[in-house]
Amino acid sequence: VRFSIGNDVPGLKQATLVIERRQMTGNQEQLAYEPVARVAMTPEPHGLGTGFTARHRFDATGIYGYWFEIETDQGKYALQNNKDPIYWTREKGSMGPSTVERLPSNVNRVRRYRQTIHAPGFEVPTWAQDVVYYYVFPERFRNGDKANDPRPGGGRPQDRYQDRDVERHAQWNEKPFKPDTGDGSDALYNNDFFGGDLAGIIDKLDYIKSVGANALYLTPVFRAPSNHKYDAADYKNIDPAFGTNEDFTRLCAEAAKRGIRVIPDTSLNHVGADSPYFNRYGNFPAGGAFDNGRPNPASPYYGWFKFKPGEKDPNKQYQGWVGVSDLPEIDKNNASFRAYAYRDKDSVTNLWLERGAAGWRMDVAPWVPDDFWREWRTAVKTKKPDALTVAETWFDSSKYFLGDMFDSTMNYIFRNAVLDYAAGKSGKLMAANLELMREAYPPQAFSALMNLLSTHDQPRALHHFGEDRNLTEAKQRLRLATFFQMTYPGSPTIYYGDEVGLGGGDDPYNRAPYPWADEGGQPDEALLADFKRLTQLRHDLPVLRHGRLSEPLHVDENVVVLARQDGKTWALTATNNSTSAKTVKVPLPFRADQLRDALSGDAVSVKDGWIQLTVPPLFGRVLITP
Ligand code: ARE
Ligand code: CA
Repeated sequence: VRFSIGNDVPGLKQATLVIERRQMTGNQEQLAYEPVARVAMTPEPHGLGTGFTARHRFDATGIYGYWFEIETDQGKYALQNNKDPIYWTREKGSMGPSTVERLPSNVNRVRRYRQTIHAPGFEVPTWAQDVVYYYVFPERFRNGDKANDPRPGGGRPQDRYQDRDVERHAQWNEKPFKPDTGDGSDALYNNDFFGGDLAGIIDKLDYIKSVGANALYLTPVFRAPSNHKYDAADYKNIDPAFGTNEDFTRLCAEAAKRGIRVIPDTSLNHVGADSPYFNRYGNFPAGGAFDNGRPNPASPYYGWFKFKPGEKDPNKQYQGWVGVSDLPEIDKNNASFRAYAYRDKDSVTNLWLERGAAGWRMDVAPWVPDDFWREWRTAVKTKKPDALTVAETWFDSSKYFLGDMFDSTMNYIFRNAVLDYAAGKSGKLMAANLELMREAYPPQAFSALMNLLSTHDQPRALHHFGEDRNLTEAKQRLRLATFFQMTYPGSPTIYYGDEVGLGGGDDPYNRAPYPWADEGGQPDEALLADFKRLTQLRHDLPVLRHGRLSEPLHVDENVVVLARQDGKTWALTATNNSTSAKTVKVPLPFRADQLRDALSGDAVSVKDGWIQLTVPPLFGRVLITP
């Protein structure tokens, strides 16, 4: 590394490069730094001021932070990053030059530059760069087969939980899906069932393709009592209310015909309490680890869990994920579980890849030990070398991208930054957070991130934008966020229904049924047409998918202009989160006499290497080299 500081630093004595290795501990990924090296820097005077250089060879993969300690006769200073660390991504981050500040007494407050040293052979399937995901919560997408709907007394022991709800929603969309009125009449509960299934998804593959998606991410589809199915009762079979294993194979095959890959989801961290593995309620034949609320050492699954003998309350005899007793947590070090999960030939991991999955999304990644994921990745890549591995994380995921765990993650850092910006917060804040991410992640992972706006765990984007206050404006903000998503590196991800104006706050409202017109719903066709235009734009311009992103060309409160380069082609992408048009002047990082607006086709003139650019309110522009 090399840096220089102005000649005006009084009494400059010595500069030291301080390198630390970052430790990540705990589910919420608290950060701590461990000293690695202090390298005295060599002064190297030049015209601009005093320069220093130093060399350090990293000999182990890991996440490193570095900064410069500057000693003067006035005391010690830190030359540090211009952005805050991202582990709480929401509020932090500023853009500006690196700063020299007095060394804080608590050295943890220094803002480190980041260096991720990944394994030399870290490869991420390149197809991920070309992906636009359609993200489906299957119980709520489309009821393609009324015969498999969950029914009162419908044969499955777990249906006893569903009776009340199934009666209320005996027919798909029988009642409009409305926010809770407070009097109970229209309330929606998070254990409601609507009958969505794999047949419905297959029926709508042409639709999914028409939206511009070429990958389909499905939240869990394996047998489980709940509607979300993270409480697995049988990892190796499709839930009967969703269809059959053949339906899954057919879904993958039909999807493949349309150039769509299917990515399933499961939790290898916990199972359902009401499952043959655990059998807390005795709904399955004896043989579970906790038959009828009593630990059963004779069970083949006994070793999968840790029981606390002596506790009277069944809820306290085992550990539920974050205390949720419906989700008994697995001991991930148990060899029998690891065999079942990924070591056996017909392991859960292998089985679904064999049945047609193109990869996996893995639930609650931070709750599972790293060495589990390392072995798991090897199993996945052995079975299917171009399979994609996606972690579910909410914070900085650098440690998963060292080459031995995951290729990608659900990108909540992107979501938080872009939603806040599109809702009106500073463009500088968004740019700082995204730049930190770009700096931290290896490029191959950075361009394969699952860049989402809405998810089944958070209020929908439209809700975030104030659907209750001003629906028209909220939809325009959604167009802006989608524009940003479609022009940024990574895999844009559309949560089913966002494209037709589906709103909704926290669970269960963010999981409302898709409003199909033939079922009395009212999809917003104009919004849908704009989504299609934006996905098309991405597919039409390789530079938006493969182009390298450099530092932002222009960032202010409202306007962010980014540059992408793919060989000789450049694209400038500009967005404006203000309700009025904004004009900015931007220097071009390349030579061109003229640029073309990719949406309108209009020519934009270049003057002395600068362009003057007017960005429409709550939207954006893409300018490309001819
Ligand atoms: C349901 C209700 C909750 C209720 C809970 C307990 O929705 O409101 O508190 O029951 O009774 C699945 C279902 C959920 C269900 C949950 C438990 O989909 O509906 O909750 O099971 O029964 C954290 C984790 C993240 C996790 C979310 C839910 O970090 O990994 O919490 N997401 C995955 C899946 C979920 C799934 C599970 C895990 C469990 O995507 O769908 O839940 O398998 C902050 C924190 C995040 C936190 C996030 C959301 O921003 O920083 O760490 O995510 O809020 O709470
Ligand atoms: Ca059905």
